[in-house]
Amino acid sequence: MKHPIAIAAALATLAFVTVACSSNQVEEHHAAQVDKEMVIKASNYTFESSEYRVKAGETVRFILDSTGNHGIHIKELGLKLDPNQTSQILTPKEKGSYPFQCSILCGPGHKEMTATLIVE
Ligand SMILES: [Cu+2]
Repeated sequence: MKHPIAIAAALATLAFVTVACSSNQVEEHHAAQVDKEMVIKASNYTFESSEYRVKAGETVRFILDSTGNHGIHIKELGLKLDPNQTSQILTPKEKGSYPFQCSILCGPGHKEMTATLIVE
C-alpha cells in the first residue's frame, strides 16, 4: 500500500489539472469573438418573432432554441440550424431581407412557420 501522503499529493495534482483544464475551456470560449448572440425560439408552429435583425459585418452566434423538431436554413447566408446543430457563428455581410421557413417538415402548421432575418 502506498504512503497516504503520496496519495494525497497525487489527488492534489489531479485536482489542479482538472481546474487548469476547465479554466482553459472558458478562455477558448471567450476567444471566439462574437459581437452578438441571436436566439431564435421555435415551437409548434411558430417562430417567437417574425423579424430578426442583425447588422451587416457583425459576427453573430445564432442559437436555435427549439421546442419540437424545427430548423432554419438560409442558403444565401449559409445559416443552417436544427436540433442536432443548435448554434452557428456567422458574419452576414450582404444587407438584405432573408425570409425563411422552418426547414423540417414538422407537422400540420409547418407552412406557417416563417420569419425574416434582416441584415441592415
Ligand atoms: Cu417545422
